[in-house]
Amino acid sequence: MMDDEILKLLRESPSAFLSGEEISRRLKVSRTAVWKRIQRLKGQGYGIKASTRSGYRLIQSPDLLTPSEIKPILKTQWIGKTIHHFHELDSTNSKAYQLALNGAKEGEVVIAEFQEKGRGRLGRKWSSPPFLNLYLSVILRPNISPHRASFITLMAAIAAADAIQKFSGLLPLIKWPNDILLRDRKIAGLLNEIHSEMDRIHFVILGIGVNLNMDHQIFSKEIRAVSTSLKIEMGQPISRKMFLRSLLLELEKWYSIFLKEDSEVILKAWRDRARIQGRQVKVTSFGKVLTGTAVEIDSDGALILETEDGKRTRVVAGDVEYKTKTEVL
Ligand code: BTX
Repeated sequence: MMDDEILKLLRESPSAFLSGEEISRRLKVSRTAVWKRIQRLKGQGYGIKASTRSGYRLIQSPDLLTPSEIKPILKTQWIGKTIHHFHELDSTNSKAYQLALNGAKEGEVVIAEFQEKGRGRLGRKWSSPPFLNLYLSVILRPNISPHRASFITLMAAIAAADAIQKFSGLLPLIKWPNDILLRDRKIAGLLNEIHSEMDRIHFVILGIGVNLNMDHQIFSKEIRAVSTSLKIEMGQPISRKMFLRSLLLELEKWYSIFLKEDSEVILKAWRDRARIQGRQVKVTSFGKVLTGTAVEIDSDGALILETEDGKRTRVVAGDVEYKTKTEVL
């Protein structure tokens, strides 16, 4: 990618101009080609100062999630070493799934600036307007038996909650099974998809959407009162790439804990961040509505609910509504 190569050269000499001739010599392309690429980069929001005598100097980078913006700041060992970046996709999960079927490696990441058909769970939609938020999917290839796969969802929710907490200083809550809330409003959602056989996982696609720079009025009316973004909560614009850096670091950390440690470690971390035990909830699962008290999350990640008649029910999939608001701790 010539754009990336030009940016790399300009970044190597942040305080000096680099002549068009020097760039064309080092990249083995004509000066006209360099000029055209510089115009394109300016069109993408890069601030490039041009001087007829001295050449070009990079003075400002946009908050894009391209590999050339992300790679220099990434702190991970292996997640995100390959980033597939798109201005527009149907869904990063669908793209990552295709790439994984074609042999993409563990840790490869798909990012889109805009999703036309961002997907939620159970066929729902995830609102994904351009350039405001984070829409990403990570390809994982854990060597575990499929029955442990539900823990990957728990692990990813812990990582997303910790990234939000460390980045903002605010205290998120995980809502079963895998929403992240701030002040009882949804700030992030996870959609994990597995390709497996009876006894072997081929790959897992970890899909994460985090609302970063959404303003109230951009949320549709239906979800405005129950959604939020980091910008709304922090009262300032959010650098998407700096947040992405935190998120990938937390994911790498928690995935390695998940692979090395006993499941109890993940369960405990999840319970600490969900604080669902004892809460009055209404659960919708496969068209049935149950109300009662949340007792526990069991070792498969299922919710144990005590209904009003005192019976305990295991809920493996569905949605939870809290009947009382969370007290701010
Ligand atoms: P979910 O089914 O729990 O949540 C979807 C529901 O949340 C919607 O029906 C709507 O009520 C509400 N909602 C939709 N968009 C938003 C939003 N931006 N913020 C807050 N609430 C919203 C959650 O599913 C899983 C979402 C995963 C999204 C990621 S983005 C990257 C990856 N690619 C992809 O297509 N999906 C995942």
